[in-house]
Amino acid sequence: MVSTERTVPEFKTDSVELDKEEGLMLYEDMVLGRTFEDKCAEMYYRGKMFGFVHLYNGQEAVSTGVIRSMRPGEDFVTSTYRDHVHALSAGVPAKEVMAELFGKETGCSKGRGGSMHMFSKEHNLLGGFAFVAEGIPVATGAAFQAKYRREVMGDENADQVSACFFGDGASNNGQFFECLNMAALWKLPMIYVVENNKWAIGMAHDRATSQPEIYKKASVFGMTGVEVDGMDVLAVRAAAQEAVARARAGEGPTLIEALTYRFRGHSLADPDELRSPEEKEFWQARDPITRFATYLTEHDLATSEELKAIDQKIQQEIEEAVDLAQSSPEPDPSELRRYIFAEE
Ligand SMILES: Cc1ncc(C[n+]2csc(CCOP(=O)(O)OP(=O)(O)O)c2C)c(N)n1
Ligand SMILES: [Mg+2]
Repeated sequence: MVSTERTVPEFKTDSVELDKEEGLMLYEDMVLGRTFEDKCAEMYYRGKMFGFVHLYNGQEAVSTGVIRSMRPGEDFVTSTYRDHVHALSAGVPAKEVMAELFGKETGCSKGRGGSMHMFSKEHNLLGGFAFVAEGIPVATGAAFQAKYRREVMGDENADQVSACFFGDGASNNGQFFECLNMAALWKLPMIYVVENNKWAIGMAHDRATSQPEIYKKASVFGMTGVEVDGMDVLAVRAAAQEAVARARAGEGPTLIEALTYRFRGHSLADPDELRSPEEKEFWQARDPITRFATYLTEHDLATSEELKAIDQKIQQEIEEAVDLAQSSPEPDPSELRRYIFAEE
C-alpha cells in the first residue's frame, strides 16, 4: 500500500500573520534540526556514536511549529526516542545534544542517556523515552501539576502548557487512551501531538489500527482533535497556537494529528527496504524546509541570500558542536551511579 492516499488538509495562508523576524526564526529552527541530524548520520557511520539512533528528517515542521508556538524553557515537552530535534526546538544547545549522542560528560544528560534520552531541567524538556508511548503519561503529569499549583495552591504563575510528541504506532498503546481520558476529564493544559509518519518501524499505520484518522479518537473523550499538514510549518503553527491558547485559558487539551513522513529509515541501522520508492518521492516533494523557504521569498519576508546566510551559520554551529563533543571527556566510571537521583 502506498501511504499517499489520505488527503492532506489544505492550509490557506491568506490569514497568516507572520513578520520577518518570526519567519526567519522558524526557518532557522527547521534548518538547525535538519543539519544537526545529517551530521548525526555522518558521525554514526564513522563510528562516533553507539546504539540506536533515530532521525527526524522530514518531520521538522512539527517540532518547530508546535514548540516555537509555546514558551520554550517555561512550558513542558516530552518526546520519544526520535528526540534530538524536539530538544533543539526547546532550546537545548546543539553542542549539548551532540555531546550526549557521543556519550560525553558535557551532554545534556551528562552522557548517561545517549540518543534516546535527551533531558534538560533548564529547558523543561522532560525526556526522550525509548519505550513507545512512555512520554505521554509524563507530560500529562506535568500538565496536572501545573493545574494543581494554579487552582489548588493559588499560584497564578503556574500557567504552563505541556506538549507531548509521539508516533502513530504509539497511538495504539493503552497509555494514549488512559491519558486522553484524564486530560479531558480534568481539562488539563495539554497538547497531544501525534506525528503520523505512516509507519511504526515496518508496520504500515493503516494495517495496525481500526481507525487510521487518529485525530478522530479525541471525540470519544469530548476533546478537540485536529488534523494538519505536518509538512507545512505554518499549518502546524496555526493549530498549535489555538491549542496553546485553549490550554492556557483552562479550556482543556487538544489532540493534533500532524500528517508527516520520515525521509530516512526507522533508525540508522534500518536498510529502509519496505517503503516504496513512489511513496518516498511523494513525500520528499513536500519537504517542509524547501516549501517554507519558497513561502518566505515569495512573500518578501526573506531573500535567498538571507536564507543562505542562515544555512551557513547553522553549519558552523554544528561543526562547533561536533568539536566539543569529540574533545569532551567521557563520564568517569567512578561516577557511574551519579545523577540517578536528583542532587541537592
Ligand atoms: C513499549 C514498546 N514496545 C515496542 C517497542 C519497539 N519499538 C520501537 S519503535 C517502535 C515503533 C513506533 O512507531 P511510531 O510510534 O509510529 O513512531 P515512529 O518511529 O514512526 O516515530 C516499536 C514498536 C518499544 N520501544 N517500546
Ligand atoms: Mg510512525
